[in-house]
Amino acid sequence: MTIDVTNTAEAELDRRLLNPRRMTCRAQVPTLAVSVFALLILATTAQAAVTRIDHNDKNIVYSGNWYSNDNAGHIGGTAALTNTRGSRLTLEFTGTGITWLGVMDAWSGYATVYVDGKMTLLYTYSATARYQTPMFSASGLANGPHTLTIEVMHERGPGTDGSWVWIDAFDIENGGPLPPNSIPAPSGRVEENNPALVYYGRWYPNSNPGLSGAAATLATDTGARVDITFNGTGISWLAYRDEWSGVARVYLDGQTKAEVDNYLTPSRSQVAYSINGLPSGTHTLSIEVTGTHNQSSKGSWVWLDAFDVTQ
Ligand SMILES: [Ca+2]
Repeated sequence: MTIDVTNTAEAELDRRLLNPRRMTCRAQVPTLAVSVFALLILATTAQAAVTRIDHNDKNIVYSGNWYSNDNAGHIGGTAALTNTRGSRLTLEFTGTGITWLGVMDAWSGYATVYVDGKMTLLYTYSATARYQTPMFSASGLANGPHTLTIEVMHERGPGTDGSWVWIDAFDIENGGPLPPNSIPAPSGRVEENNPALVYYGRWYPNSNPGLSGAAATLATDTGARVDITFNGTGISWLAYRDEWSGVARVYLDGQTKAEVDNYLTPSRSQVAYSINGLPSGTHTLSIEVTGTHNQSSKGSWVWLDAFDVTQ
């Protein structure tokens, strides 16, 4: 497998986008022509009730840089696309299966798909353009809540002239979409790629043997945020902290709890924030990047390595 990570994003963008409208985060998605068309179709073969949601359904959380493309070939006439590494979407849903519909063409690249944390690496290239194509399907899931996450890698495979990934719509079997943060994390160690986490803004993946699970995410844009909904009485946030780290604001159930300065030298992974003694039940902890740092720091990066949830 040859992976070409040369960044020709701007040139590709000029060539590809008829109508570029930047969808940098979920907050901007609803300002697009949102048409939540949920079709209930009775599939004749599997007898599964299929609910179709468009790519701009309000329950889908996009993070990173996404663009909107208008084309009569798309379901509903529009689709979302990105080639930015670390861009992702999260869709929580209930049901027994899900199909991602998109475009496969000669400029398409790799995507990583997670269903309830189980990873599939997907190459979306096709020599000829195919619209409204089933890109990925999961079926036979236990009837109940699930999470689909798609992460874009900015990686090319054989034959392609780009690394784009397209989102047109989703078909959900025997269920429908859930609002974000509907599915709480269990107690114990929760890694940064756990399906219970919902990211907003641009977060970048990082791999290092010294990290919990050998991987983490990090962000520097003001307002970038990650939410974890959990079932328990306490939670700790593990962060990598170094000479380029900045200040994060921590919220619990929507209320500001702390501002955490992550600058540290020498660098290491450690608990950045911890809270205990909460009423048992479901809570949401949010970490927000402030874009600020102390005078010694050379950057404003905030890392998420993992969480520890206490029952
Ligand atoms: Ca980790």
